[in-house]
Amino acid sequence: MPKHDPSSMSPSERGQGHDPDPSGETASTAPPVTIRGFLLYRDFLDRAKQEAMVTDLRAIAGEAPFLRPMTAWGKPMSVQMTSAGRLGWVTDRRGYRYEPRHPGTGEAWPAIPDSILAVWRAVSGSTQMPNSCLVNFYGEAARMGLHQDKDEGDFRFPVVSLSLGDEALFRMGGTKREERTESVWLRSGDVVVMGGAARLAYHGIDRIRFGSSTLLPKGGRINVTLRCVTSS
Ligand SMILES: O=C(O)CCC(=O)C(=O)O
Repeated sequence: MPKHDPSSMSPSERGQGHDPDPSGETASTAPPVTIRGFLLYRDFLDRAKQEAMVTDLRAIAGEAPFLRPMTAWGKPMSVQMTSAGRLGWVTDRRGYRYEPRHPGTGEAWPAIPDSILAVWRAVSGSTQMPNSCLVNFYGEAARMGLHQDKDEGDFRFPVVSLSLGDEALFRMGGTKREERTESVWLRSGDVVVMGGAARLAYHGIDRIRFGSSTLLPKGGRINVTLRCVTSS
């Protein structure tokens, strides 16, 4: 069992020209802040919605357990991952790709919960619904190196990313690795949209502030990333 076992998680400045939450299913209606083309919706989910989402994520982890994936170079990632939706992102010695089944159980991934799809509807500006929902768990020392999301086969649709639990230092760059970067601390309930010029922008998590949130009783951070992936 990992030190901070994700399966034991307990419930415990827009301007894009449309209402971020016409359904009222999410919390904040404040416009996002734009940083280098990334749209940051601060406090998008209130505490009750965050707790409900954690309950939904526990159910996903019950069916599709978190794994610590191996990179193509044979190094285990510091983040633990699982997925929901038709296609889940996986990595192993064969490299990065999307697969219709959990690599451990061999079962299809669970469906993406409505609580998460509601966020996509509110902020993506897209009528296309996501078919992939990556769930990343960050324990105390976990991080995610600067990378581009480019395994999806179609970059017309944005990537929508939600933060739950401990604060995380999110680094944002441009479409070239060597470009200048800017960082912001993401808090529980924040939502980031990477679309348009930012769709292929480099980004990563330098570190988390372990224990900074009370959402997950044992600490840590969950990131949920929604994407539209072309079937291969
Ligand atoms: O944890 C985050 O906020 C970012 C996750 C991410 O960049 C990814 O899964 O590709």
